[in-house]
Amino acid sequence: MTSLKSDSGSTLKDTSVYDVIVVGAGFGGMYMLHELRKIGLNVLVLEEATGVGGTWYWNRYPGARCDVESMEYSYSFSDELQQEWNWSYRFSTQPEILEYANHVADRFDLRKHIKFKTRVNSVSYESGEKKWLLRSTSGEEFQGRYCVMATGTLSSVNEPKFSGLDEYKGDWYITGRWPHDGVDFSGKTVGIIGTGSSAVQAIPVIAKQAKHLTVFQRTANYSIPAKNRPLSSFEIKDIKSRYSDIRREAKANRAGIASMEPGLNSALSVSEAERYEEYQRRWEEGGTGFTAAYSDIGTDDDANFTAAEFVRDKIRETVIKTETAELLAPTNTIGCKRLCADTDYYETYNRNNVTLLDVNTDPIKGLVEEGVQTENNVFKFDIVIFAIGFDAMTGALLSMNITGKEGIQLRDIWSDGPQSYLGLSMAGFPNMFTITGPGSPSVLSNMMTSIEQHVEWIRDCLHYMEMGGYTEIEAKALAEESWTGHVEEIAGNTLRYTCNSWYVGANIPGKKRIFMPYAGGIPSYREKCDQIAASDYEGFDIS
Ligand code: FAD
Ligand code: N01
Repeated sequence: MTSLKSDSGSTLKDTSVYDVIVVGAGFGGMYMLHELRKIGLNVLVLEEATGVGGTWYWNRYPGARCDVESMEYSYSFSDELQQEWNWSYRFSTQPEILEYANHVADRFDLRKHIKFKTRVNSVSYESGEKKWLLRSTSGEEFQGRYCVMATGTLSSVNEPKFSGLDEYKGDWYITGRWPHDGVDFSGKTVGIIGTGSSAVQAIPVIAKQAKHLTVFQRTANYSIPAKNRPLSSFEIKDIKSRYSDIRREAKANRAGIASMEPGLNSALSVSEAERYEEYQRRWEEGGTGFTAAYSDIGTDDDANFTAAEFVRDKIRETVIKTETAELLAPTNTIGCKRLCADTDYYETYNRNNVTLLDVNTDPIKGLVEEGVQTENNVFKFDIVIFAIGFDAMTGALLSMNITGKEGIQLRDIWSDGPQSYLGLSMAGFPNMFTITGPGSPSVLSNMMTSIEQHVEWIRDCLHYMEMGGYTEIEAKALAEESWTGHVEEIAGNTLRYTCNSWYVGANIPGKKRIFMPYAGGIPSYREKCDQIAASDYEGFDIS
């Protein structure tokens, strides 16, 4: 890496013009770096954190782990890597996933190309010179012919905007920005706001340690037992012996998960007894594959109701206090919000030291010196946790103030919701690519499968550019418009549109309601991307 030189005393300028600047050193950015080096490009990765791992670097809250099985939630690009690495659990813990990310960085010698502690906050295209200029919050400047945004879909946290946060005398934490040295809950009264996937994982663990835990719920979420367990050496050996088949099956699966086992029949085409048996089998198997039991759970209200009612009954069976069980039983369609996978989530509400509150009947007014003030009460807490999610899919990109050709701002272009060609590229922003951007399967899939597909597509595209002596590639506005319309149309055929999820940006006040990921599944998406590449990048202007 070229050292930064002082430019007119105030700006630190890296004088090199890199072939590619990648922003983000999570799984997306790390693999992008690896593949671009393989085709001989000079790459610099800029990363805000002090280490690699992205999601797994930041989300260190108690109980954090993946919910796609670890043997599949891992890179497939190197057989040596997948053969040498041993996962401990069916769904491994955050520390182990972070250790894996570090292992990958060391094994493939990635660190020397990554500049840590560098948050990019300005990105602009210099049309004359055909290069991207990136600036960091500390005033450093970097230049690259291409720019790849590997900034993550769930990386920009939904900052708590509750009034009185400054007055609150206790400690408070955000799940997605958890302190590295952990938090000791022993003997503490704790309040947690939110009941999404992060909270569902954290609540059972915190409840075991804290003196008392109060959960503030706005919308009840469906959660399926993860049935997590240590992986036996026999299982690991067996999977490793079949790894190439498993990875091939993952690529052919809608969600990018070989073990997903999609049901092909309508839930309404079988008898009630048969349906119950299938739901029960999947419940016992554990994990989010539950909603794949029948082909129409995601598209038909009546089919969806059968799965939703099964889970509601399980909640009622598990939670002893009727009032609490009813509060925990979700009323929206199952799978509309991201399904959760848990270890003892509902059981935790049977503990004497856990209280569930409904913020719809007693809304949170804000924080006060002692804790959380609702309309009717003041709850005293030593610790408050905000498990309120992310400004998903667009937050990280928009926070970088990206300016494209002729001074156009991504923020303006996306004011009515994100527009992108394939979730990979935006009209007006030449030579820029996004990994798992809005308009791609991304968060509706095993992200590892999607990341690898995007990285390999971008690598091949840049190879094509270099080999052809081309210098600029840009999505055509018409192609982008047509793809964005297609994404919307596909989503409109599903029930995912029917609730206030982060998929539609409803968790962020003022965010335009639009379904952001592509719901058509990985195989059809991959086919489309491959076809575009094979036809000399149809839908792109190349010069
Ligand atoms: P990230 O891991 O988010 O990395 C993005 C990186 O970019 C970060 O390191 C960030 O610091 C950096 N960055 C962002 N903006 C800037 C900037 N302006 N300047 C410099 N650096 C910047 N997906 C699954 O498929 N299965 C799972 O089981 C699963 N579990 C999850 C659990 C949690 C708690 C969360 C939050 C998400 C989970 N996900 C899961 C989604 C997860 O985000 C992806 O699987 C994957 O880790 C994303 O990798 P990434 O590299 O694309 O993005
Ligand atoms: O965030 P969320 P998350 N007052 O947005 C509530 C991945 N992930 O961090 O539903 C009160 O899901 C909000 O309420 P409502 C996964 O993709 C995976 O938990 O908007 N409450 C909701 O209950 C996941 O989907 C894992 O009504 C407020 C919660 O906060 C994504 O990351 C683990 C509020 C936020 O839930 C995000 O999950 C963790 C307010 N003002 C994360 N604002 C795995 O297991 C928000 N809420 C793999």
